[in-house]
Amino acid sequence: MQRRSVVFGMLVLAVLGVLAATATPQANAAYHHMGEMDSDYFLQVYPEAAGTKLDSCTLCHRGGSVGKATLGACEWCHYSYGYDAHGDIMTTLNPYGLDYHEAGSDPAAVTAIDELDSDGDGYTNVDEIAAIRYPGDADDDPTKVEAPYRVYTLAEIEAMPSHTQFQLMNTHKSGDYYCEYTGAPMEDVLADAGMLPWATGIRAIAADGFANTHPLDPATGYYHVRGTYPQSTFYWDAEADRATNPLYGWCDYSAASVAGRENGDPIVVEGGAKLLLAYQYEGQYLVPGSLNAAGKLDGEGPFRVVPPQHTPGAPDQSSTSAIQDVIWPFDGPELYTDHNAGFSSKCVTVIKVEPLPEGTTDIDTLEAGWEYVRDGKIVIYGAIDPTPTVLEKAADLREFVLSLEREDLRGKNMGTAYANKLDVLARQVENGATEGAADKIESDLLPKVDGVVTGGAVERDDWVTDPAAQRRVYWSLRELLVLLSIEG
Ligand SMILES: [Ca+2]
Ligand SMILES: [Ca+2]
Ligand SMILES: [Ca+2]
Repeated sequence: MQRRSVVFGMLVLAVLGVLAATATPQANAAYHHMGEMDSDYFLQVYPEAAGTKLDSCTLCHRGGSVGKATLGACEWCHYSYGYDAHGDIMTTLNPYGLDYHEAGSDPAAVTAIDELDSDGDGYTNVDEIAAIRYPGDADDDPTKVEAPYRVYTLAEIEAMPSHTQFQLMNTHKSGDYYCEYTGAPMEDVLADAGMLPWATGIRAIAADGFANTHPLDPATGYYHVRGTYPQSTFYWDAEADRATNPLYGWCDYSAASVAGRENGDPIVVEGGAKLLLAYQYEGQYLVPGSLNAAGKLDGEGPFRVVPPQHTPGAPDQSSTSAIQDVIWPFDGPELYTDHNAGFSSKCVTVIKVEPLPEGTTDIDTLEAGWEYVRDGKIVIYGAIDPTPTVLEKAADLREFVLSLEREDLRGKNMGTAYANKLDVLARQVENGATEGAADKIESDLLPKVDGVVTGGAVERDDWVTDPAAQRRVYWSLRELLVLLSIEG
């Protein structure tokens, strides 16, 4: 058993190493390995899917879970199939991957399964691929629109005003500690991301799928986002201190920031204690996390959401200790039952701002996991200003339209003319003319690409005449309409 754990630990390291060595800017494009040809076959048939989300393992492979930890498609395949191909590859395939496998796993197989609806969501594979939706995931289809999002790097979070606070991390059973975290107040990060006025709270999601919810409003009596937490007191006792009571002490006072403090001292935090998006512990960057042999997280970085205690109290003995006849027993009188550490999410790569705007869905949080840990990134999505997302998608669409060939278009130069219309749209969006932009899409841009989806065939007034290209432009525009309709 011990031996197997070590092997798996090495496997996890190997996976992280491979990802680090072969990463490209496109998420999950580290999949042209193990001599596999399937992604090449797919791109032979669908060259226009190169660089999109379909150009990844996720096209054919699904995620899975080990214990309580959820794994993305890459990690799941490496875990269950392995570098030595010891496992059953079939368990890693999604419905589209299974159909492709059954059809013979070659370029002809890609075409042969075009008209199937592999995932049973009502859209054929060819329709989904044209719209850049997963043909093997029933939760994704051409009508689904991912909520607005913003991706931040560690450098960008660090550029925000920083906040340092000394505090207790009180756990149920893992041992307590005092320390100093540095980060950006969550409230400031959300303001920067353009959180919408009707948002009610956030969900902090870790790379392994673990999540905690934080309401915005302090009045909820929970680990809230807005405002400050009550000032707390520093509690020290020789019995609790692991240094002076190695036998059954439960609190670690060894951090440098503890020095000079005495029992009963008020803990004064400049600006007040806040819910932090922390990136440093005692002045050092948080150690990026990885899954250990037991499927649990080692490391806490690059980002950890750190709530102070809302009901300040002393560190209490571990729930698992037999010795509870101590100064601060586990879950003793109310004064010290606030186990804030259990609500502190490590290795957070996703912040979901709730509720989701009408007509939008979750982003693929699973695949935004371990790569984000490695790259020091975090994505904020949900009830936030859609403008940057709209502009990014409009720019992508413009690039796609410009890449079309003469034979995909009704007339010469229609690609450039259509791209110019998208430029006008982008300027409207930049200037805040949301309604005008939506009007332009409905009255000018959509009618030139709507024959195939609305009538089943290319129409005379359609500028884009290649059916697949037309589908892609059509569904992209529908997506922009949903994003533009989000209320500010
Ligand atoms: Ca489908
Ligand atoms: Ca689908
Ligand atoms: Ca405790």
